[in-house]
Amino acid sequence: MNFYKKYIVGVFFAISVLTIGGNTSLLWADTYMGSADTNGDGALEKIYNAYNSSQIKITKSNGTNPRYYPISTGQWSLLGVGFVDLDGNAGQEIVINYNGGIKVITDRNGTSHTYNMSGEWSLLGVGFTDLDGYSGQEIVITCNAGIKVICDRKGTTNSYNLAGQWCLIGQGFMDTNGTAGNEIILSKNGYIVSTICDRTKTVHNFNIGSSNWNLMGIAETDGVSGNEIIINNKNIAILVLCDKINKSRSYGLLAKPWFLNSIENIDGVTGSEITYIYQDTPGLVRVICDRTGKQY
Ligand SMILES: [Ca+2]
Ligand SMILES: [Ca+2]
Ligand SMILES: [Ca+2]
Ligand SMILES: [Ca+2]
Repeated sequence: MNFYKKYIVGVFFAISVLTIGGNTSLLWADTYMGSADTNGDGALEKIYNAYNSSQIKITKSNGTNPRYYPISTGQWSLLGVGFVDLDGNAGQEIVINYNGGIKVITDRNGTSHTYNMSGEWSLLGVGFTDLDGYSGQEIVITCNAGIKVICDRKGTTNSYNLAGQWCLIGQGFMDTNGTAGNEIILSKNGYIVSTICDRTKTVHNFNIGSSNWNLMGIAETDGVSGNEIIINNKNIAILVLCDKINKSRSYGLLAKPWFLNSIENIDGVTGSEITYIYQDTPGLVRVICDRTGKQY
């Protein structure tokens, strides 16, 4: 009984009939989507899906000063986390996946604009990260078997075609070359590790030579800015891929079982050491100091 009472009351609250501009319209109640500082004044706004999904409504947190941004009819949703600073100016942009494209609302300026997308596409990994070293997150998308990077600050799109099988590895986006901005880190066709520096549109390929490898970690190991990519190569060597100089360093191991102990700074000098232990000498920690190129 109570359920039906609540249900009926809920429906009455949810639907109301309003007269707008002389026309009678059926109006769904606004659906709260979240809070973010969208106009850059340092205070949170509230963001709503309004008018039966045809508008986004933004108000001050106390509900005053509503602004409306139309969205075309049809399915839409926030893209990823949805509220992200894209342009480096104060205020989070609202990022929407709609009608096969991306719509960005810049409430600070009271404007919105779209990026048309064709075919199947989706965010790559977390999808928002700073790639060019200038404030504001870039939008990273996988589509047409490649990667697209949208820099909303400049309004540009960079495309990277990738043939064959590929996937992000590790955290996917990290600084590997020591210049501001993250690189995109991926493996291709099982035997290549690649970094894409969107800032310079440079791709580095490290050919591991076989698919018998696995990622041990991505960390700063040589004391020079930029994270190294650390690979277990066939269990007989540890490869350190240094994107900054586009070279790899190989540390040979004995052909017997071992396991990674840690990747951490143990000597107090900049850069992490890689430590491992042979199973037959469990009390003995072996150390690779990539900064000096020495093992002990
Ligand atoms: Ca912004
Ligand atoms: Ca950026
Ligand atoms: Ca970088
Ligand atoms: Ca380094």
